[in-house]
Amino acid sequence: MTGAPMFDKILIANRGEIALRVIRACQEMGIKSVAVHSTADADAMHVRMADESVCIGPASSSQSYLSKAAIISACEITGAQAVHPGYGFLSENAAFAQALEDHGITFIGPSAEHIRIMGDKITAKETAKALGIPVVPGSEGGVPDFETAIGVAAGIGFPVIIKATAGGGGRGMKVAKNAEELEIAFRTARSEAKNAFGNDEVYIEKYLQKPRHIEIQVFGDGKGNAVHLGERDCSLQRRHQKVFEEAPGPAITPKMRSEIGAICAEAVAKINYIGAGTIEFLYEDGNFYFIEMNTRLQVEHPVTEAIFGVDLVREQIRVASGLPMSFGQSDLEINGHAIEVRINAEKLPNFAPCPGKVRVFHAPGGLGVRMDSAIYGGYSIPPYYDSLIGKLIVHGRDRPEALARLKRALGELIIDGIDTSVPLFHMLLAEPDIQNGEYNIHWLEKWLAAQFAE
Ligand code: MV4
Repeated sequence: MTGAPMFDKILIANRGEIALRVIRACQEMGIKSVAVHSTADADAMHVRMADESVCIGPASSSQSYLSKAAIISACEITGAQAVHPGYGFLSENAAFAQALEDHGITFIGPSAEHIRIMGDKITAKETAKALGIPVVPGSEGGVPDFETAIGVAAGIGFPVIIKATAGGGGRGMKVAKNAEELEIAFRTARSEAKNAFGNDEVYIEKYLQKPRHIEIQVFGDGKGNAVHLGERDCSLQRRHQKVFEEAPGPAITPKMRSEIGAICAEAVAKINYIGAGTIEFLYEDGNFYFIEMNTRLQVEHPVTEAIFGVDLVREQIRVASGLPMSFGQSDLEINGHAIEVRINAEKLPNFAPCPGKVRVFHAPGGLGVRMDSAIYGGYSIPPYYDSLIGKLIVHGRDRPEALARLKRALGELIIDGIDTSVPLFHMLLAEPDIQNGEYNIHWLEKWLAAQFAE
């Protein structure tokens, strides 16, 4: 028997820090990397760092980083055998995963079928429930009319939340506290869903009033083996954008972790899930309630890497090539505490995006500090893409050490020429609730409203 052949060339269908993250894994594995870029990104760091690069279109994402045909052509031109999609762009596009497969190119990620199942939020929830994952009480599938909606609400009690089947990530949600509000919320949710997603199907859940956002990292080999890598607490969000993430979660005990983790690992093993996945929960009063599953590598994966000492991108590449994972559940032990803050090119108090020229960039260093960023001194941040320009990840022996290290590293970081979210983190670190880990999904928006009230 011969071993599975490892890829010798991988194309990265992304830009920015995540493209560098994947190129780094390729370099350590002796795999050649191909960058793709838009005309606006000719000077981008991922183009410089990859072994080869291909210009795939104009600045607009829809004509470059989202162009399936251009990316497949770039694979054929360069002879790349596999594509890593990073996050965002085509990372959760089932048609793209399928198109690659049809061209004999490996998609480094789950099957098109698993992406499709989890992309439809009702199918995702039904699948999770059937696999033994606890879900939020609510409607059995879609709710076709107001009469049905009233019936569901009577069963679970108010307040309820109406969500779009084609939504996700907070888009197209409406809360109702009574029957009167439900009538308006139901109609509005349906018409907004129709407009935003071209699909007016909605479902209803009990509205949880003060949960945390806790997500479980899972990883499968596609052959019935899977593990969990604990949780991340990502409750600190603004407008459904995560700002600060940590692992382990300050509210999660080892017992709760191993219980929910085992359920998640068993579930993904059962469906022969391949690669990295994240099962998102709302967590309230000691209970986990499934909300969604993400079938991609997430922005905040480094906090999990820090505390478990694993390279998740390396593992993604291994399993995509047919190799087994390099660790099992019993090899995975938590070491210390990690925190990530997302550095965005944006200006307080309104968080307005502020692209422009970076005059000076100095990354922090030292023990337990990781800075993932694709900016450099003299680089002009183009206005066409996401405002995330870097992630600062710190690791300490415990949470207080990680917090102190974060403060120290933020003090060392220099980004001159543009506004960034760094001042926000200095302010956040001064808050007792943050120091004590006492926050839920509403904490940040409430705090921001109070901070920046006139
Ligand atoms: C909820 C909820 C309360 N109850 N579902 C928002 C994003 C999407 N993934 C799910 N979301 C929510 N679903 C029930 N049944 C509250 C939210 C929510 C939220 C969740 C996670 C992090 C931040 C949030 C901010 C507002 C609302």
